[in-house]
Amino acid sequence: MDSTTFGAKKSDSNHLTETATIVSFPDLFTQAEIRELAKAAGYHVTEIITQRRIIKSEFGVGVGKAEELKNMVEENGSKTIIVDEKLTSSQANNLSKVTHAEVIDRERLILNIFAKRAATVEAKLQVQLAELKYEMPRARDEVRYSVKGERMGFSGMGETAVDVRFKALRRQMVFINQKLKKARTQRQLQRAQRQKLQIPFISLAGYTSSGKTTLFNKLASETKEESPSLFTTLSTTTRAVRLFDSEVLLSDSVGFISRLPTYLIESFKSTLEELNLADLILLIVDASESSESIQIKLESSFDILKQLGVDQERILLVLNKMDLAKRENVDVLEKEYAGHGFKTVRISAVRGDGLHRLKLQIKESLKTETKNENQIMRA
Ligand SMILES: Nc1nc2c(ncn2[C@@H]2O[C@H](COP(=O)(O)OP(=O)(O)OP(=O)(O)O)[C@@H](O)[C@H]2O)c(=O)[nH]1
Ligand SMILES: [Mg+2]
Repeated sequence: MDSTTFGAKKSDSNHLTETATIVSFPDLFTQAEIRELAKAAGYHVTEIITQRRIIKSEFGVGVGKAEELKNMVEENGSKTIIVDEKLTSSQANNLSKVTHAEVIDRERLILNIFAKRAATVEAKLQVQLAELKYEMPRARDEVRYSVKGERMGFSGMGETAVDVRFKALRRQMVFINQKLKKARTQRQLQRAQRQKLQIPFISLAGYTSSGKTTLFNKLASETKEESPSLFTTLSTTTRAVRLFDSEVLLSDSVGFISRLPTYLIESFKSTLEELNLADLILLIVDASESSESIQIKLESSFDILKQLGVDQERILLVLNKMDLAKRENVDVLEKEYAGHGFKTVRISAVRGDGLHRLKLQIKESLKTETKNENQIMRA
């Protein structure tokens, strides 16, 4: 694939020592999250400045802020400016020219992490597809910006430079989609086999870093990578797990984040689709965080699950990291969600606390799910 990106360069190993200045918003949750994202992409964050809104100006930020940023990066030596919003390619270019720093937006940053973390063939293709979807509108923007309606925008065949660029991007997209289709067919075959065996299928879901893989490893006696860094897991692993006298299939996959671009969800659709087919979804929550963070992360998770067509009845809320959590906070949270009809279980995946209770609840929820399904079939 073409390695050129518009208004920004891709992440590479040099970023491990690179410093970055961040432009974010006043609320502390958003600031903490963009810092973690920058860290996960390999940046050392020197400074963070905030704006109430990222203005749709020629720089993305206000003119005064652009000047402030220029002086700031000159002083703190940042090579990169990360803007915690979506920028057009001309905004990124303009800001880059004024500040003499590389400028990347939130989506580019998330894509860089995904590109860095993708380990399987399918995950790599999914990231490439997302890259192309990110580039499409920027390519249009970029070519217009450089051509500004002049004849030099036309190639020898009478096509505009936009057409040529677009066709190339589209061709790449078709090619990747074809390859992904193969992986998808393979997945569908596996699914069909699973369904034949009639083994209940359980998916772990939740915000990135909530502890999905830690729980998966405990329940499946596995050793998949767990880490405080965001987006540690990008591909799906499924294992058979003993649940008292029977067996279930348990699946761990990519985590969620707020303001996740739709095309990224679309690119990872075949991975995320598994959630829609699960008999039960364990929605993992990091209960050790502030009530505000928990709410924001839960709402984002519900939003994404809704986009994927998952209904609430199949969700079991698993309140994790109880070894660090404040009990009063969790009591309030549990009461609120019980009021909305959710079943909850408290655990510490790291310590292995509450796993017996979790298994009991899984068994119970699977029974209810089967009963509901039978009722639907009879109706
Ligand atoms: N204290 C404590 N830490 C935990 C617990 N469960 C997970 N962690 C830690 O939380 C961090 C994230 O855990 P992971 O299992 O990698 O989280 P994940 O949800 O799989 O994250 P992604 O793959 O990035 O989406 C790791 O540093 C874990 O050690 C817990 O019960 N208690
Ligand atoms: Mg994980």
